[in-house]
Amino acid sequence: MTTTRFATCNLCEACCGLELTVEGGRVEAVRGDSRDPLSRGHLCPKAVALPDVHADGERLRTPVRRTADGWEAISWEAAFDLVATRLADVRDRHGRDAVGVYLGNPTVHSLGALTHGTGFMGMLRTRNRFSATSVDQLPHHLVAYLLYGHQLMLPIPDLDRTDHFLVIGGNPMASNGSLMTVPDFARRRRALAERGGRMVVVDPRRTETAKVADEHHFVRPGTDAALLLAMVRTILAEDSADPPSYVDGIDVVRDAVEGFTPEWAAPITGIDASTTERLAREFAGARSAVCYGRTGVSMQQHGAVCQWAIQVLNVLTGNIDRPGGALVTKPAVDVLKMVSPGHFGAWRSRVRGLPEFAGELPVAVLAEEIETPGDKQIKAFVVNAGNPVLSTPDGPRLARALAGLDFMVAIDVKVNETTRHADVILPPTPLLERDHYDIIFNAFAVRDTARFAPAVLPKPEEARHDWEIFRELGLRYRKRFKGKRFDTLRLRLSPRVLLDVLLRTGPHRLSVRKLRKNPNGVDLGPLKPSFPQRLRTEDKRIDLAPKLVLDGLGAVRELRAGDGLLLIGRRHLRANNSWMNDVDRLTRGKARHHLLMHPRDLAEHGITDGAEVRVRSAVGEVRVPVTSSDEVMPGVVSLPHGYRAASANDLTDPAVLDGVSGNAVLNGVPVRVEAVGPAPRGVTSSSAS
Ligand SMILES: Nc1nc2c(c(=O)[nH]1)N[C@H]1C(S)=C(S)[C@@H](COP(=O)(O)OP(=O)(O)OC[C@H]3O[C@@H](n4cnc5c(=O)[nH]c(N)nc54)[C@H](O)[C@@H]3O)O[C@H]1N2
Ligand SMILES: Nc1nc2c(c(=O)[nH]1)N[C@H]1C(S)=C(S)[C@@H](COP(=O)(O)OP(=O)(O)OC[C@H]3O[C@@H](n4cnc5c(=O)[nH]c(N)nc54)[C@H](O)[C@@H]3O)O[C@H]1N2
Ligand code: SF4
Ligand SMILES: [Mo]
Repeated sequence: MTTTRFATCNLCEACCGLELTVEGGRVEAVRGDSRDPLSRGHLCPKAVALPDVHADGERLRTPVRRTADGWEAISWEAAFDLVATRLADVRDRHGRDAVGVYLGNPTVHSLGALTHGTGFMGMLRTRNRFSATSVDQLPHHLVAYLLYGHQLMLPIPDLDRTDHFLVIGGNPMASNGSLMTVPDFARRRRALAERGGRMVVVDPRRTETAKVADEHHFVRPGTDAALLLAMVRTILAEDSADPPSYVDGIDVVRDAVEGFTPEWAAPITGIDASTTERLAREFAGARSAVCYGRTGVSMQQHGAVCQWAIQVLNVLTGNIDRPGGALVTKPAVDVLKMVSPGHFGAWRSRVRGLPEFAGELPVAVLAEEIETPGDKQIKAFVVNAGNPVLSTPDGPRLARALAGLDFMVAIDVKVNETTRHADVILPPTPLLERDHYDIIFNAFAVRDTARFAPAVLPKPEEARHDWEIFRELGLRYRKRFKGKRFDTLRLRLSPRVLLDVLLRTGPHRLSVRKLRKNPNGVDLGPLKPSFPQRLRTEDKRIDLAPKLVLDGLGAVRELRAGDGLLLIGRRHLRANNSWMNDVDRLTRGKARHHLLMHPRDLAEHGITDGAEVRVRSAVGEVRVPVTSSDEVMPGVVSLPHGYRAASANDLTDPAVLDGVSGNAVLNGVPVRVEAVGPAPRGVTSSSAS
């Protein structure tokens, strides 16, 4: 029997609605759901590969334990007991901070991990908590906390109504948007053009997004802060600012940016002064405008200053909280209520003394916290849905550190570069076997919508959902600490029940039942102004000049024109971080992990197109084929991350961080490149990316 079922893709942040054809217990076809009010039929090749991920013969289906000669399947009961006992033993012997935790990216793409994983992780009460946030978007959260009073109060570009879209360090044509849930970016970009709007892209690579922009400017990696501060200064100097009445600190900002002139910035950024001035004037002069900056300007040395300056541009020009500008969403589940507003520096990392943010330490300190002996040294480690050996700076060092742990457990569906060091791996059900509602990314979408998707396929008897795994671990762990108060009620309820409560108490008073009646999703309308009422700051005002960020301007002032090679990353539409590079349907054809290098730089280094090169940084080296490409700015080389054969994070340096937020610097890494031989067989170099 053939049936049609609906799902929501959880692979990236775009939350595309899917229409699936199910036959004989298998998904036979995946299409975009044209009735979804947000994605309107859009999907990308990764969703088509969801059934492959499901069928993957290497996907773990039962718990496994590492033995001297490989992996051995064990029962769920034995696995739960073993893990809870070992974690509790480490806590008894070394204290609660001796258990470290890392939450990888798919954690936020799982309803069950959000409803139950947080409960279990909370029980561990460790200060050694880490996540992919600090190799990604930490500056966004810190700035949102400082300006708007809540780490998740992120103003989202009103893409469907703006007249001027300025994109700095984001490539939504490949990434489908990030901290801006925007399925079908291409169609929305065309609509922007049709209504006479403009899109300007600033990026060291002429990306897929740059190619469909009205204007693209190369910028020297890591120097955007100079550009953005010069734009802010221009707007203030020319008196074209028109901020809302609930904004304070403008004079402080004016003083702080005084020295950052477009002329000063030009040799550093590579963007001439008149262009910087024009970009600022056009931005301020547009009927509506929004500046958006993503990983290119958060995974870099001045990430927090960049994200702050982007907010300042939107606020000063009156584009904060107005249609066509940047507005906060009003999702069906009020995530702001679920998550603490944030705190900064409540404790510091043991070895390097770096500040926590919202309960997490920068993941760049993880290896040293495992390696360095002493009180509170990490001895046991829990990783959920992550692969920090490929995704965080100096992965090889982290791998060595993990190998020396007393105990490690991974909740993951694969043996990867990280989970291979685990003593036990607990594999949860994949997306098609579990209920999904996107709690997080609905809250960052360009339009408010809600969609609940019950599991498409039945759960095999021997399988466990991630929330069941967290529940079982939590209940067992708790037994060891009788007398200590843990709230286990939430662990005992199912995600569906908890979601129902969240929906009913949310601003749209929805329920799981109402959403089930509308399997294609419910439209809750465009983004609406809500400031200053919804600001989470104490006085319901925005202080535009937080000291923490202004203190970071000193380091920006030290920027100089440079001429060495700087490494940046890149994302491909058919790849997903470190974990979909083994899906045949997505990886057929040419290998993608080649280095892009400008022909001028190739000539200067005496390297021929297609040669194998050695890329060296302060911490490590990789060997990859090089491809000549004028898509990258001279002085810039680009390598994607997440590839086993050559991991970009063998080159990134955990010692170099955004000084304000502690986010890792994964873009703008100084490297040297030298030829080591002709192109290896099977890798062609004819295409630029
Ligand atoms: N150099 C460089 N490094 C980067 C980046 C970059 O641009 N350049 N990008 C950074 C960014 S933005 C991010 S988000 C991180 C991502 O890095 P991480 O979050 O560390 O890891 P992922 O590569 O997303 O790996 C996800 C893992 O989760 C598993 N998984 C998949 N689905 C599920 C599930 O439903 N449940 C469970 N339990 N496991 C699942 C997969 O098998 C895989 O092992 O990488 C960062 N690292
Ligand atoms: N297909 C696909 N989609 C994804 C992912 C994926 O792996 N594959 N990952 C998802 C995740 S976890 C995330 S966080 C998002 C990320 O979403 P995006 O941030 O849109 O991702 P990228 O494509 O890495 O875009 C970053 C851009 O910054 C540029 N850049 C690098 N350094 C600098 C710099 O110093 N200055 C400026 N101005 N630009 C710079 C890069 O050239 C690149 O074009 O994508 C999500 N979507
Ligand atoms: S764009 Fe993202 S959410 Fe949409 S189908 Fe592709 S991977 Fe899934
Ligand atoms: Mo990310």
